[in-house]
Amino acid sequence: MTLSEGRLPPGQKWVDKITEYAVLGVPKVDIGAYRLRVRGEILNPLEFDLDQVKGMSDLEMVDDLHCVEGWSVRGVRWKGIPLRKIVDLAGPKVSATHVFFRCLDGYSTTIPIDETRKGGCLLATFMNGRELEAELGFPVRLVVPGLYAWKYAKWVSEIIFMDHYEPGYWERRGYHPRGDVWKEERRE
Ligand SMILES: Nc1nc2c(c(=O)[nH]1)N[C@H]1C(S)=C(S)[C@@H](COP(=O)(O)O)O[C@H]1N2
Ligand SMILES: [Mo]
Repeated sequence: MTLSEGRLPPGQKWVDKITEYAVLGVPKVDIGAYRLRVRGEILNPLEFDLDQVKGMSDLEMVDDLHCVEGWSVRGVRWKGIPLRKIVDLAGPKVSATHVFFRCLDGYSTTIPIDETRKGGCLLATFMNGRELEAELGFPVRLVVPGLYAWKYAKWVSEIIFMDHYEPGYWERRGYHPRGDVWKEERRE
């Protein structure tokens, strides 16, 4: 077994390139008007413009990317804001159990709050050494190691802490609340 086979989750196949998905189309981003807003079950509501988002992007990591449709891409290089940093600034109330992500294209997804404490969990602004391209989620996309890529919300504009599980776009269509690739949490 090669090294990369050992790190392939069950039911997945390695491919060379990612397939770009934009189920609701690629949104136009007004760079000047763009704000990343953080609200919900937190003590400190937050708002960042694009310069602030870039200025906080100091975490780099490399991870494989796994799409629930069965393809995986090795070694994608990400750089962005550690999500833990946002969580610490926001100060979640004890009632917060889930984090819901709203995107400029109308897409949404959600993760249990414990996922945000994973070391490599970040709001990425760079992919493979380059600022995110429009199709890949500019200016900010979510990256959560160990979860399927439908959780990697592109074009994120709002991060909402919730006291309950609220399904996002694919979760409403039967996809799993967490989506752990090693447990094959594809559908509920
Ligand atoms: N806003 C938004 N984010 C999204 C999607 C989408 O349609 N809209 N598709 C998701 C799905 S299903 C996958 S597999 C990944 C694909 O990421 P890629 O386009 O960088 O390959 O983005 C995820 N993030
Ligand atoms: Mo996907």
